[in-house]
Amino acid sequence: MASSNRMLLKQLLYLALVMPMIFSSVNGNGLKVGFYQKSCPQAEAIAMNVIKETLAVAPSLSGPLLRMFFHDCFVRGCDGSVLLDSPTKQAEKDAIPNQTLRGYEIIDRVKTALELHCPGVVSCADIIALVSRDVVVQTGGASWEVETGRRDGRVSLLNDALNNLPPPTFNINSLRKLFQQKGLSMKDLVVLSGAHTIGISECSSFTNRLYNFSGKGDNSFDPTMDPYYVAALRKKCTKNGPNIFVEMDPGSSKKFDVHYYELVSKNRGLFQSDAALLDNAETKSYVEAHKSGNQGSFFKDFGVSMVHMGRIGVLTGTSGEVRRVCSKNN
Ligand code: HEM
Ligand SMILES: *[C@@H]1O[C@H](CO)[C@@H](O)[C@H](O)[C@H]1NC(C)=O
Ligand SMILES: CC(=O)N[C@H]1CO[C@H](CO)[C@@H](O)[C@@H]1O
Repeated sequence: MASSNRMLLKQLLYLALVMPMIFSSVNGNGLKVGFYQKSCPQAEAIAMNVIKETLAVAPSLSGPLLRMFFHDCFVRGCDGSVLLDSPTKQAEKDAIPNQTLRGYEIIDRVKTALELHCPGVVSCADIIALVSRDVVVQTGGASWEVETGRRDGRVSLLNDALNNLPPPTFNINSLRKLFQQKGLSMKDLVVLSGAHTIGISECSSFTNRLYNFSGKGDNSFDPTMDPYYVAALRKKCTKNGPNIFVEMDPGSSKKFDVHYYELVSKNRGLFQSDAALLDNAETKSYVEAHKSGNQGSFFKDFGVSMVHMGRIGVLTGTSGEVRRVCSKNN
């Protein structure tokens, strides 16, 4: 009798320990899909709605709003630190790579809507993550399940942004090292670079490839770039002309599609970091496999890699806080 009781106890213990692991999708970082299901069931729908309305009138905000998640996650982890204001202009958003980041007011708009509905519940870090998915969906990409449960950090430093965001001149080894430091693979690198299918870039991010490349005079250009593309870009981005913006995926820069890989395969990637994807066997073979389509495979991979990126250095549980205003600590 005693032994069968012990057996029952053992079984109950086993169930108590193992069942929660099976039934909740909490990953090792403490994030899970549907974190707000009970505390703010409308959260994801509210965010999606704001983004839908915003992009209908301001479609050019899709680029910076997607890029914001990258800039948040690579600097101190996905903790919303990219949103913090500094009175002395020493925060991440004051660093040069952030100069063209825009759309902070859209994040604020989502936050305001969420605070009305469920005050103090949804973190700014999670808002950035949800918005990045919503942007992709609203621009023609496929959806994915966003893990949530991030908390907001209290620190944002200009130098952290300078030290953790890759410049457009990075080669494949520097990119590999940086992504590896963040726990991301070469596959994540080539897949996430596909975000450059939407958005614009200022000339100054790539004019070094068009003129006086490696100090050989103004006629010299980056030999890894299609010379016809160089000529076309030189017309827009003159040597001493205005720092205007060009589409990164000309003609479809507002549409999230697989076209980026065709550009890269034709030596028409805009940055050296895009061209660099041809300098590694694994990333090159991904480019080749997607240069004439295969959009469904890219869309699926993109969601997976965005989830990976969204796990970098997250604060969960009781760490950090849930900011009431995204630009300010509580
Ligand atoms: C692999 C390393 C990467 C480098 C070196 C890089 C660099 C850049 C640069 C220099 C710009 C243009 C900024 C400007 O001049 O205005 C840009 C734009 C952009 N990047 Fe990246 N990026 C990288 C990865 C990513 C990732 C992982 C994402 C998101 C998943 C992303 C999303 C974007 C988007 C959407 C834009 C367009 C922004 C706009 O329309 O204003 N990038 N990137
Ligand atoms: C080209 O670059 C070299 C070295 O980087 C520099 O010394 C030279 O002045 C530049 N020439 C022009 C025309 O900008
Ligand atoms: C949007 C934003 O805050 N941009 C800032 C980026 O960084 C420069 C300085 O490097 C600031 O002047 C901008 O205001």
